[in-house]
Amino acid sequence: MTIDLRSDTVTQPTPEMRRAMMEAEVGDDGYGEDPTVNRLQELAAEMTGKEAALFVTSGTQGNMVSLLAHCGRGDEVIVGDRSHTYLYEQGGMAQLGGIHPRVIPNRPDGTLDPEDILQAIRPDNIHFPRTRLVVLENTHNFCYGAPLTPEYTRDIGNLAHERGLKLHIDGARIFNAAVALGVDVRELTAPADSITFCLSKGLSAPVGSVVCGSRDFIEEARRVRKVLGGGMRQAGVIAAAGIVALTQMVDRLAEDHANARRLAEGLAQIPGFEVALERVYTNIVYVDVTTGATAAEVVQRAEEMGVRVLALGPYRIRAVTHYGITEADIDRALDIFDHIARQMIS
Ligand code: TLP
Repeated sequence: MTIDLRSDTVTQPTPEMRRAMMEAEVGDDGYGEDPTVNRLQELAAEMTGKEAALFVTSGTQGNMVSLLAHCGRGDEVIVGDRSHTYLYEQGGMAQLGGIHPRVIPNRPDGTLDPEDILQAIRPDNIHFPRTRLVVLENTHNFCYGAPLTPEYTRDIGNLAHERGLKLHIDGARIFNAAVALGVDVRELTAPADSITFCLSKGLSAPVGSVVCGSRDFIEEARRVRKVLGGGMRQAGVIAAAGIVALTQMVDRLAEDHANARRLAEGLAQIPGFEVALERVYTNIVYVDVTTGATAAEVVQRAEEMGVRVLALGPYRIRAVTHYGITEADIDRALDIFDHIARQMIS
């Protein structure tokens, strides 16, 4: 069996999810009448400490809905240069919303320097777009899966709110952050006006993300979701898996983090691979290839031998642990990488 470490998006639904999906009570969510969708949304709102929540098709749609609900054409969003929203969502904010991204550097731990945020806020001037929103990402995918702390998030929330800005968190993996930091996820979401989290990554549901925020914000988000084609009907069939994800799959993320550390520590001992062990925080491991081969070559060789990983740079590989990946799989993957490195060096 192939060990697929390309992403935590590749997870299979659990047997409980399949059962819940089969038995889900459903209705037309266009009328707000799907009891299972409503239950998922209430649960998500409660868990994140927000008034309301909205089930959306994907993390990308959740971020898009949130940005479009917060901003109008000609508004500006302060966003990190390594953020998924800026790098990996087709520039949707500009493409669909006429929203201008103001890009500032992410630090290696995924944070934005508060001073950079302050400098980026536009004064009221006819020449400038209007700054409306700050976007944070937790955990930060392209910054080593780093979790942002409650203290940092609170500081940025205060900074934004004192200046009349809103704060959105792309919390695709925010439950990984909560588990890694040992905090209630509400501590990470409280400072935000809106937050998107994904059911279909580490939490292993087959489809879906949830946007959480105030009742008014979610009403607006529901309108935006509709124009984006995200108005679903008997969506309880998939929301049912999301309920299982939230009730049964959060605590086990610690296993994924332990497996990621095991993988990182093993790889760090293989000549030809380099891993910054102090930058292994959650379920994401970045590995630099120093054998002289490219990441693409290693990825191909690994795939032939039964391990799938992603090349995310000319010499950089990403491996992500998730439900379905066991400690034994990690050890087998390490054997395969060891074999590849020996071949490539000799
Ligand atoms: N991330 C995917 C790929 O797009 C890279 C992955 O394999 O990691 N925010 C963050 C932080 C994400 O990592 C992702 C997906 C999204 C948003 C988008 O979620 P989806 O794929 O559900 O649209």
